[in-house]
Amino acid sequence: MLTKKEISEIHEHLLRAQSPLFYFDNDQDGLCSYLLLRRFYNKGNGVPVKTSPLSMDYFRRIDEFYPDYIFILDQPTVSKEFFDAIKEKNIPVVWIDHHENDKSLIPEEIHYYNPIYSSKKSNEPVTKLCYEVTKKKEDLWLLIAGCLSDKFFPKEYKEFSKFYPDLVIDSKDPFKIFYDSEIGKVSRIIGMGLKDRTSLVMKMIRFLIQARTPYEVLEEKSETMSLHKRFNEINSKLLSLVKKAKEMKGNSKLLFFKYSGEISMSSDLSNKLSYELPDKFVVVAFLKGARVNISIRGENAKGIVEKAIKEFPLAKFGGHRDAVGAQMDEDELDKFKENLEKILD
Ligand SMILES: [Mn+2]
Repeated sequence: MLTKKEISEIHEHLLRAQSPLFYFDNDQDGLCSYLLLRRFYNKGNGVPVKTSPLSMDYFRRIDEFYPDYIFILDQPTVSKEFFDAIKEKNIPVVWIDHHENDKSLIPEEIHYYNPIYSSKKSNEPVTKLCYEVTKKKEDLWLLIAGCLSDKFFPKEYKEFSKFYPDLVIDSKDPFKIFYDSEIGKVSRIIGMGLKDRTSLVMKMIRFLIQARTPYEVLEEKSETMSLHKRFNEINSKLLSLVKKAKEMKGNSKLLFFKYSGEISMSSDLSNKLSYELPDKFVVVAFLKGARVNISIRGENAKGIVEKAIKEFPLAKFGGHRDAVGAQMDEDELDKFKENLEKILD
């Protein structure tokens, strides 16, 4: 958890900002973090960031919005060029994250908040950290939705259950709630919504900024029609890929599954597979072009991937202890699999 002092510093930054620009990670945790802050302080614009590091590709949004403050939410890495360019414009930056980072690379002028480095060392999703700042009861549903997909059970679930008994199940397992309850469905819907065309993503975000209850997301009406259509489409693709992956699961500890198609859904796929097959070490690779996006789930995934990936100098990886994302060249994939098998044996 962040300390009281850290929480109140973030609050002060948000009060001082007149027109903040929020760069948030393109998933539920990033989006719900933004929504909590945007709905509480009633100001600013949000930009979902689809690539890591957050780089100069996103710098033009600053000339578009003229922010007086920049907030970076749930984004694990930011390029040096990006920070240098902001420094030149003299805009203060507040970065709230929960990934392990090389702190020596963060410029000293950045206001950096991360529970991993806080005196109360922990690893809550950024949504939870933002909720500590706003503590707005009407937004409990966004807190829950943002935490579940990061496999985190927030203690506020109990309180939320009192308000919305029909949207919850009796469980403390975040993934069980994510897959089997209606509030979990809210989280899954907005996660899939982020994978849509930019104009529809923006439409969804505008809708979520003003939505009063989670029912508005679950109801099919004119504002949510495109969102539901997208969800049904991607969700059925996801389910058929899960089925396919489970058919080839075999006896080894490693479940190594490759797929291709229009949309990358590696993290959704690896999450669901690791939930349904908890004894497996799950690796999902999305084949598109020469570079492959890989999602890995399993006990100590980070340490294991670090070993298995060492020999590929251009390969990258990052994430959390049991959930890792990686990129490498397609022709390295077979060797990577072999390395993993050896380590897991
Ligand atoms: Mn994230």
